[in-house]
Amino acid sequence: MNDINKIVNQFDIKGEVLEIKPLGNGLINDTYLVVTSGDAPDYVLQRINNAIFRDVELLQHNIEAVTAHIRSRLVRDGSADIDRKVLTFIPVRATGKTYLEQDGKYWRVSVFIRDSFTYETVNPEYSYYAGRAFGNFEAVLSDIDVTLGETIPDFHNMELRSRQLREAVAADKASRVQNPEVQAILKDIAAWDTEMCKAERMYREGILPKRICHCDTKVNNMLFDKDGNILCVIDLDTVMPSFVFSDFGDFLRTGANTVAEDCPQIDKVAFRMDIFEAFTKGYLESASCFLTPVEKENLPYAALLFPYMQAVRFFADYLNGDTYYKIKYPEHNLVRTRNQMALFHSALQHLDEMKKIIGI
Ligand code: GN1
Ligand code: MG
Repeated sequence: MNDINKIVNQFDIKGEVLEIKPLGNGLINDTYLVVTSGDAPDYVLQRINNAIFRDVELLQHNIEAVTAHIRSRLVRDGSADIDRKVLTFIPVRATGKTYLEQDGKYWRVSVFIRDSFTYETVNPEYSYYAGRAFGNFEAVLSDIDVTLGETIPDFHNMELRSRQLREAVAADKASRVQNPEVQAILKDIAAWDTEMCKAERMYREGILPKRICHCDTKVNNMLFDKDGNILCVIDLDTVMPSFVFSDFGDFLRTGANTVAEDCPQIDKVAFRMDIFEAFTKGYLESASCFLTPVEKENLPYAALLFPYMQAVRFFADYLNGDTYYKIKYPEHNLVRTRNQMALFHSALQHLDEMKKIIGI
């Protein structure tokens, strides 16, 4: 038995492991599909990146609380096929915990939801369902009675992300700051800094709440069935208190971009208003019951904030010498930065249309 098999077999799984192969394209954790024999379910094995998620105990505590709460709601509402609508984590036989620590590495296993699909791009119809699903995710978690910790402290705090970029510039660890293109991007980012940091100011003024949000609502973090219905929201590592802007903005950052976040052809990047319109319609249907007027008025700001914040994060990583996001080539984070700034500028062109669609 090889090492990875030995890891999986310490979890209380059913069936015999036939094959373990890479799954998905997350930038942080390593993910595998575990194929089993007979009627047993297949499983998802993940190595949790504990350089980024430093408190794995807290992380799994959050995830267990969130999945238990969602499950109890599905049961209460008499929903069918519950095991395909919420993730199930498998305990380790020896400890009963939902994660395993071995040689300084952390692992967890969940049931692979059968007949489910992920997509890297979505059409307006799927975006509408996604909007409803993420609004519903927030609505369901609005009355969870467990306190969730911040698995990455200040994860979507724009003031912090700006500061981290300034620190990366000052340290210039990879000697990349003098490049004229880098200077031009820094100037563009700086021009929007005050405006983009306004959520934190509104929070300090007491006019903007934090709620339990998903905080990584990329298109590929949703499972669809074969008919395009949303089954389940996945990738729960970053579920924590945040502004609703996180979920609204991050979906559009990936869903409304005409190309992938790392497409090097910048002239192809554009913010799709058909996706915005469909997603917003779905989101408002399920989130209107709890959104305050300040939250609703600032949804167009959220659509700008997320490409901008992601550009700042990719850029800081580029200047730090690529220590956070997985890269496939040396300029990968620079390409991602250019792409996200182009998306930001494209979204900016549509601000008035966005306001009209939301009715503000
Ligand atoms: C990371 O893990 P993954 O690839 O779904 C990142 C997100 C970024 C995203 C950019 C914990 O998500 O915040 O938006 O990459 N997750 C973390 O693609 O930093
Ligand atoms: Mg993911």
